Amino acid sequence: MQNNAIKSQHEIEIILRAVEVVDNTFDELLNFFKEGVTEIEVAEQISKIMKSFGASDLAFDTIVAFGENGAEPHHVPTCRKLRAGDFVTIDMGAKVSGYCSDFTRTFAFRRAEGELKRIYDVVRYAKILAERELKEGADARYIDTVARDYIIENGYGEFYIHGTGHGVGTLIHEEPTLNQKSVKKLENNMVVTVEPGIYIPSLGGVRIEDMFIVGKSEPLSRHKTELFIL
Ligand SMILES: [Mn+2]
Repeated sequence: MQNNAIKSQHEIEIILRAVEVVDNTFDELLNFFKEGVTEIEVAEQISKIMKSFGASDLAFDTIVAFGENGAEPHHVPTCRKLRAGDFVTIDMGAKVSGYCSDFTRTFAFRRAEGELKRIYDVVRYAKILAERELKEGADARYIDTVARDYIIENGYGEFYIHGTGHGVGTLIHEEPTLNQKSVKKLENNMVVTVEPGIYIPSLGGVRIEDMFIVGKSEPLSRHKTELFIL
């Protein structure tokens, strides 16, 4: 049976718990980063922390990407060791009482320099522009257009290689899909992600993702999106 895109108050409360698990996990995870730690070790640590905060499972396989590996949006963690100057992308989700959360942050380890710093600002602002349009009656496709046009204007259009967001519920990817193929309109109490990204082969990438309830302006996560250096 197709899941309902519009969530009940009860469903929203559970989803908020799944978001809180990931928020708490991210806080604790930041203590784990040190030079030489591998992507696989970080991913394993995420699983442990998430479960300690009450997740029954991961919502999907965690993505941990260091440096050049950030150029793959769906990177599978490897033995790549963390080095100073790497940008780090973490994309993770918790499952709580059958509902999912989905959260991505990119940050810099020890120092932030070069083109990825500029790319970060482009992605962050594309996300802000898109999330402002999450209103009842908006075309789901338009949310993608807003983010995509801004990234194109800044010269990175060919490096934005996925849609801007998707619904989240008992499945990690549900309706409505926020991409150029979508024909849905947004309605209040749909729960969606906004997650633009830019991916430059052999350099790396930036993705920033938050979940939103259509009709509410604040993201569900309490973590800010300004670039930080760990
Ligand atoms: Mn997502």
